[in-house]
Amino acid sequence: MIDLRSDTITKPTPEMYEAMVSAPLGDDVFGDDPTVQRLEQACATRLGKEAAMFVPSGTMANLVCILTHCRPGDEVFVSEGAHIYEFESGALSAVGGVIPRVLPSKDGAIEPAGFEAAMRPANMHFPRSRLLCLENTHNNAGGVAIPLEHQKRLCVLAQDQGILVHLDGARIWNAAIALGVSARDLAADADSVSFCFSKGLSAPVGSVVLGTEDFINQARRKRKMLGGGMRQAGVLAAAAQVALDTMIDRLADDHRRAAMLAERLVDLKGILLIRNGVQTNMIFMDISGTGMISREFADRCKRLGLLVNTPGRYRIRLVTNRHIDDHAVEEATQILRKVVTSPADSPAP
Ligand code: TLP
Repeated sequence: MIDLRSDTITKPTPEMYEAMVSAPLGDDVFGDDPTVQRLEQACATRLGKEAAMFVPSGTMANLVCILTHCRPGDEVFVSEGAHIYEFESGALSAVGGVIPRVLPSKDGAIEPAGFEAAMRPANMHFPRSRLLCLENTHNNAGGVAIPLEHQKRLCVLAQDQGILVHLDGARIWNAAIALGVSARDLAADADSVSFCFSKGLSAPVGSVVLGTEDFINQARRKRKMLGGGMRQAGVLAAAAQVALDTMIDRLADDHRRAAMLAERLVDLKGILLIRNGVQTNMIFMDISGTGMISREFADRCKRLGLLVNTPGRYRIRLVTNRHIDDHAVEEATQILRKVVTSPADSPAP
C-alpha cells in the first residue's frame, strides 16, 4: 500500500527505536526527566527562544498557546482554512472560549489590508483583539511556504496594535527549506511557536511549544490542565531528539517527490491541481471533473493500492513522506491515471 494520506503516518527510524530504549528517564511532571529537558533546551536554542515545552500533539500545542495568551471572550485572528480553525474540533472556542475571526487570505497568507481593516478601536462593546495565529507551512492552502517578509509584515501590524502572534509551525522545517531561510528567522517575530516531530520528521509522537521563559512557565500549567503532563516522557522525547538532529535535511526529498508527482498529474483528465507549483510536500487536487466525489475516488485508489486524503467533497490531498521513494511516485501516478481514465476498471468498493 502506498500511503499518501499524510506525513503523520511515518514510522520511527531504527535510530529512534534505539534512542527510546536507552533514554535516561525521570518524571517530567516533577520536571526531572533529563531526556525531555535536553530536547526542550535543544529546541529553544535552535529556534532562538528562551524556553520550550514538549507536548503530546500539535493540536495541544496550539491550544496551550491560545489558553496561555488569551482569556475567554478574546478575539483570535486566523487565516482562511487555518488548522486551528478548521481541524482542531473547535477547541479554541470549546475549551478556550475565544472568538475566532477569519481574515481574508491568499494561498494561506493573510492579506495585510484585510487584517488592518479588521482591527477594532478600543471600545467596551468589542471583544478584546488579542492574538494573531499564523501557519507556516499553510496546510490547507496547499502546503504553502509563506514568505518571511510577508510574515514579518503581519507581525509588525499586530505588534503596533498590541496583538500577540502565535505561529503554528507544525511544518516549520518544510517552510524553512522551501523558502531558503532558517526556522529561527521564521520564529523570530512570534510570541509563541509550535512545531511537530511526528510529521515529516518521523518521530512517533510529540510537538513542542516555544516562547519566553515566563510564557512557558504559564503554558506548563495549561498543559497540565489539559491532561498533557506526561511522566516518563523521555521515551518519546528521545525519538523526537533524533528527529530534530537527523531528519530535517531529508525533507527536501519529500518536496522534490511532491513536485515530481504533481508534474505527472497536471494533464490527468478531470483533475485540477489546486496550486500549480507545489512548494513543499503536499498536493491538493479538485477532482470534480472526474464525476466522482472524493470518498469514491479514495475508495477506488485504495482498491488499487493507494491511500489518499479526502479533505473536501471534491478535494483530494496527497502528501509525500519518508516512505515514498521515486518508485512509489511512479506507482502512485499509474494508479491515479487508472482511476481517472477508466474509473469503471477500478473495482468499486
Ligand atoms: N494536520 C494533520 C491533520 O489534522 C489534517 C495532517 O494530516 O496534516 N497544525 C497543522 C498545520 C497541522 O497540519 C496539524 C496536523 C496540526 C497542527 C495538529 O497536529 P496533531 O495531529 O499532532 O494534533
